Amino acid sequence: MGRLGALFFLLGVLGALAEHCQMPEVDSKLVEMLGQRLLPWMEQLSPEQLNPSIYVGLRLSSVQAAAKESFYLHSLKVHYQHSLLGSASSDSGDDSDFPAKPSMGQLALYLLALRANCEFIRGHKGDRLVSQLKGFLEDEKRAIGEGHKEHPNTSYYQYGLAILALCVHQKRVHNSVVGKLLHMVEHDQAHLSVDTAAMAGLAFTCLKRSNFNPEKKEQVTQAIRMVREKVLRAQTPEGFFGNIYSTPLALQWLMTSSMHGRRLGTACHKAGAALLASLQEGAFENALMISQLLPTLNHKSYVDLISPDCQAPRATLEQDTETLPQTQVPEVIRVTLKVSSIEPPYQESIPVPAGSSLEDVLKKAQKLGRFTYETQVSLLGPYVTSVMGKRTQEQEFWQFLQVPDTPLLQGIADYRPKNGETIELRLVSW
Ligand code: B12
Repeated sequence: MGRLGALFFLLGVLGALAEHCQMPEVDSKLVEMLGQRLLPWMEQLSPEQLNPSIYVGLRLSSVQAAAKESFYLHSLKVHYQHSLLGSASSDSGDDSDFPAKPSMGQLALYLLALRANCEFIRGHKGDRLVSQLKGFLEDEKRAIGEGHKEHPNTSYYQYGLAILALCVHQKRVHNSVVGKLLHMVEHDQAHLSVDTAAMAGLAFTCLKRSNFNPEKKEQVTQAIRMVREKVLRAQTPEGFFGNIYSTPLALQWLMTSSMHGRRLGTACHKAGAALLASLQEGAFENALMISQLLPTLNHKSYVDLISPDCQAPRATLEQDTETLPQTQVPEVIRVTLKVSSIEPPYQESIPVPAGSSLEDVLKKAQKLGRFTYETQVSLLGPYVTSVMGKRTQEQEFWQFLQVPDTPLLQGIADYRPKNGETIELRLVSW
């Protein structure tokens, strides 16, 4: 065998040793059940309820909502074009009819939705959307600052998402924009949650596969390794990467990579098994969380939107017509609500029907007096912005904990406290 032959042989052996990240087999009934949970959300077409992530999740899944899906995309287009491009074309200067402008991350998700339908953003309107997203990134780059001392106004999660969305549309961003995300991965590991790491990893993988920013090629390759190490090290004894809700995105990203040895394959298998077990227990109720999970269960990731397969066969979802049996009057449980970040501190035991959400508890507490709170609509549901009149400042948030110190893994609309539980609302920096 000549030298070249030996080289090919060696590469072949190494290739055979490289392991990919694979999930255990998933029961199609389970996927259909998850898809069905999205159907009622696809009927909510008001601007605040529209969620491009739902569309992306379905298109990358093994199930489809037939006509509902195309109508949903149409509604997304009307809303996003109206709110992002509409005001500039109105001469009156009165924007009162226009819904709130989507954030950088929401615009990025909308671009992913277009790509999930195999559309490339183009034309005059398309160019303006791309310019807006690039403009958002430039603003964030400035907010982070020359010395990388500050932070983006939104988050590095949205920063990565925006680079990814532009990348799948074959739109390049400046090296200095990519540089900020690289710097964060290289130097700010403490602030790098698994969700943010996975999103950065997806963005870097897209840049690498598309051969964008060639001057940064080495750095991007190195950052991909660092992010992978970060995610693998964050695996919990049960198998989750970070926590149950960061695992779908982490798996999406790991599925795009390969590694020598068995570590990656074993870790993914364990994570997949943990995820499937939690699904059997009904852990995924939130539409956005389901939309991040569905591609993973179909062995797909957002990076596949570089060249999506729009002809792939998908099973049609049937509307679930099963009606829940009427239950008797539910028993009353008591949940203690505690707010110590204010003077005087608040602590009250609130009676609510069993099975109530934390949001029901907050509403009841507000009705009983002394307790007040405000929320803001988000793609995940109601996000608490103010408690007892105290609004969050920059880099602060109202954190929800199960006392003494366990942060909740769900928001107020999804979390259902048990009888006797104490929930603390704490103002913290992030
Ligand atoms: C960044 C982030 C935060 C930031 C948000 C502030 C900011 N300026 O960005 C901070 C650190 C403050 C935060 C807080 C919380 N978060 Co958070 N967050 C994220 C993250 C990484 C990205 C969200 C995002 O930008 N999405 C993209 C944009 C386009 O979507 P958007 O809807 O417009 O984004 C807004 C909302 O998502 C909102 N938000 C962020 N987190 C949460 C959580 C809930 C439940 C709600 C309703 C809204 C919300 O802030 C975003 C910016 O305005 C996601 C990860 C993920 N996989 O999605 C976790 C994630 C959504 N968060 C989560 C959780 C649990 C929380 C908390 C409830 C934690 C707690 N114990 O208190 C709190 C929210 C409490 C409250 N006040 O209502 C979970 C939700 C899981 C679930 N089943 O619902 C996730 C998936 C992380 C995880 N793996 O556990 N979060």
